[in-house]
Formats: sequence, C-alpha cells, structure tokens
Amino acid sequence: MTSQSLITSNYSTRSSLTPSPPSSTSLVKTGASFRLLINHDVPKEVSQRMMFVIEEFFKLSLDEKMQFKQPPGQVQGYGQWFVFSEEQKLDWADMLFYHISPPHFKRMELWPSKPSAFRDAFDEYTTEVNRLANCLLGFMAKNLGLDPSEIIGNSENETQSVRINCYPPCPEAKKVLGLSPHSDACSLTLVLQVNDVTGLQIRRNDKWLPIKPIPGAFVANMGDALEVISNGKYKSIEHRAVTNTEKERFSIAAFHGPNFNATVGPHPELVLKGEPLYKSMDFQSFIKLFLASKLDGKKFMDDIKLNK
Ligand SMILES: O=C(O)CCC(=O)C(=O)O
Repeated sequence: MTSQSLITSNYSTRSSLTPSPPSSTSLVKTGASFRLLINHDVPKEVSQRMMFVIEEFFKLSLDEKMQFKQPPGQVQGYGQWFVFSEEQKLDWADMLFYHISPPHFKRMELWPSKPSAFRDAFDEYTTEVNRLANCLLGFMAKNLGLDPSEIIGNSENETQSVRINCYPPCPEAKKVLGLSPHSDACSLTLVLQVNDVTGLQIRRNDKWLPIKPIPGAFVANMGDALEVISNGKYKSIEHRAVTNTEKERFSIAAFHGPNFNATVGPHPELVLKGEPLYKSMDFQSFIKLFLASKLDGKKFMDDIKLNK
C-alpha cells in the first residue's frame, strides 16, 4: 500500500450543526488507523503563518532559543522529548512542547516571543486544529454508535498538547532516529508536515512506509485512547521519524485526548456482546503508564491488554 491510497478528501468540518461526514473511503468508516486529510477547512493562511514562525524560531541562535527552555523536570518549552537517563541515545530532534488544554496547564510564558508573531500564530493554529480534531472525533463516535460527547467530552478540560519538531540534518542519518517508534497516547493526533522533506514513516505489515508531505494536508493518526475506548475497532498507528543527511525537517503534532479525570476504557456499549479487550483507568494514569514505556513501539498497548 502506498501513502497515496490512504488519502481522504472532501471534509467539510466547519459547520458544527450539520457536519458532512467524510466519504466512504474515510478514516471514519474503515476504522483505518491513519489518514491524510486534504480539503479540510483549516484556513491555509493559519497553517502558513504557523509554518513561517516555526522556521523563524529555529533559525534563532541557541542562546535566544534557550530563553524558552524547559524548566528543570518539566516538559513544556524548548528542549528534547523523552529524556529519561544520562546514558540513553537521544532522538535527533529539538522540539517545542506545550499543553494548550486544560487551560490551567497552559504556560504561555514559555511560548516563544520571537519571532513576534509566534504567540498569535500558535494560538490561532491550535484553536483551528482543535476544532477539526473534535469534528473528526465526533464523526468517529457516531460511526461507533456513540454520542460524540462520549469521546470528545463536553468540558473545556479535554486535553490538547502540541509538539513542534525540528529534525536537523544528520551526516550519519542511518545511525539515528528523529523520533523513536511509538503510537500516541491520545485519541487523535493531527500532524502537519511543515516543509517538503520526507521523514515520517508508519508501520504497516512490519514494514516502514514513508509518508510524503502534501502541502497543507494533515496526517490524522489514531491514538491509543481511541483504540481502548472503541474496544479495538479503531487501532492506533505505530510511527517514527527518520532524519535526512542534508535537509532540516519540521513538523507539528497536535494531540487530542480526553480530560485527565475521564475514564479511558472500552465503552460499555461496545462490549455488550463481546469481551473488553483492555484495562480501564483514568486518563492521567494512562499517560503515566504510557510515559513509563519509553517510546517502545506499541508495548504500552500490549501491557494494558486483558486476556493476553
Ligand atoms: O515528525 C513527524 O512527522 C511526526 C511527529 C510525531 O508523530 C510526533 O511528534 O509524535
């Protein structure tokens, strides 16, 4: 299968009253774990402004970038992802990571103030992407026969976090990974590949399949929480990022999940005639277990399976 055959189109997600579900080949009906979204209605200018400020930020000197560094022991700000020991081989990437929602987790003082347009562009981008994600999750809930609020929730405390990745060129690209293989803990991730450099790969039938960037398209990745809630009907996708010997690459991954206190477990209506396939726990504990599995493919999902 090539990435072209995974393309989904013709989304109309702006009207929350009468959203048009995607076509029959879509992620919603097939339960596919990965899709490319083109023709979505996040305004092109919003993505373009965001892409511009990202490239400008990463051009700054290290001293300037370090003004927004992750405070000790924390993950928000400029730095690296998944540093859990002094000895580990780090992924070949710099990142900016932020919690956008719930609002009391937001640390706007760690958002870059250079370039000066960064904060407005980021605010606007995360709002638009959140709207798109909620709309898609609503379609998926309906496809499962559930009320959208069962998956999206209905408070302002649903989680949204965003990782902005910068993968510098690496002369020994084959010896390092930009991002180690993993699936995302959330329900739905929307990734924007910012520049025209291929690096994202998804795992299909034990092979790594490159996902070529399509300008303006979002890569929609199902996450682990959705796999659990849907009792396996939707499957989370294992993915990784490789580096390039000559070119720098940028991407933005926006993660959308339940509120931290919500229970993540197979939805009772989806286990009526079968067995629950996964353990249930609150989303905060779910994330803690996920982080403890240290980006090791889908090991975390194996750990929470029942009747292994
Ligand atoms: O760099 C990419 O394209 C993928 C990013 C991603 O999946 C992530 O940050 O979790």
